[in-house]
Amino acid sequence: MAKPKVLVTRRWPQAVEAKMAEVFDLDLNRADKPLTVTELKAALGQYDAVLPTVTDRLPAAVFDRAGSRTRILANYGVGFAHIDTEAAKAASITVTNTPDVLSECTADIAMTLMLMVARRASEGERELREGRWTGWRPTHLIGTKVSGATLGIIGFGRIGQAMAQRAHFGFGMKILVQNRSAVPAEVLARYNAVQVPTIEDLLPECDFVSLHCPGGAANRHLINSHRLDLMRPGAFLINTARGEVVDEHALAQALWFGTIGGAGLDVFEREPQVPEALLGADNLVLLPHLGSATRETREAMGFRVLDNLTDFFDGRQPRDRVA
Ligand code: 8YV
Repeated sequence: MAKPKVLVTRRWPQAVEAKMAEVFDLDLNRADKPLTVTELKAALGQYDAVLPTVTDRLPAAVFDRAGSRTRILANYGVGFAHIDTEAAKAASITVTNTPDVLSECTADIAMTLMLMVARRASEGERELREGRWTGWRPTHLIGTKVSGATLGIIGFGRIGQAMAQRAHFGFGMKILVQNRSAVPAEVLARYNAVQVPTIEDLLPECDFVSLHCPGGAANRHLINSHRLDLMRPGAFLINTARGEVVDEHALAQALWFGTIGGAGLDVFEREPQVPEALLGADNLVLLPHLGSATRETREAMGFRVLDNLTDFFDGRQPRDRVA
């Protein structure tokens, strides 16, 4: 039987591409640039499987029931808000993602941001590299203590829980949780965490707030100016989820006026664009979407895509089917 024809939309770690090429009739996007909607639409007519990632927008217009050859979209990444899953379903296309394998590294980056912004690490490094450091003094670059502080986690899935594990066991933090469904008592007990009903209940109680909910239309601007006002003065907001979850302009204002103490962002609403107003803020740490960017995790994500494709083409239910 002919091997399934598969398109990888961005370049992946070499070990995964090599394995994929053994199993499938594989095409790589050698230019490694995001594909346009028109290119993606054409790909759906040519390949049995398309393996998109966060830089590929797949709105309803990409899915053309009659002309589609693609039977599965195996997304490289856990977040899949860039795919219109309803339109995929209507076109009888299965969608999978890559959960679990990136939870630890994404939580590591959230911790990195939290520590960096609270301890003013970026500001300090900039000062030193620019030759502005005049030496130690008791009042120099005074930050905020992380250990023992209260952390609010919005979205208590795998990544939210990996964050709680680090914060509770590593830093003795008190954990508050807000999640759209009830978290089992034994899961909360693991981190001595308390679930509160609403975001409004959580924000005023926290020194740090870390976002771990999905992106997409339902959570667009979940953190808006009203909710930023509810945060403690001096509190910090961390976003490793999706850029659209935070109203960036409201955040820039909150940073400028000192409504909150600072923020750490790994994701942005219109990547790779970052609003000027954010670039100018000192009490803000900015990273270019590095959550899962380790060799181990990016390989594991690729092999997880491979597992899903193998399930699918062997006639089994793919292990990470999301639509
Ligand atoms: C990836 C991510 O870097 O998995 C996700 O949802 O945000 C990151 O792990 C990227 O999105 C790959 O698609």
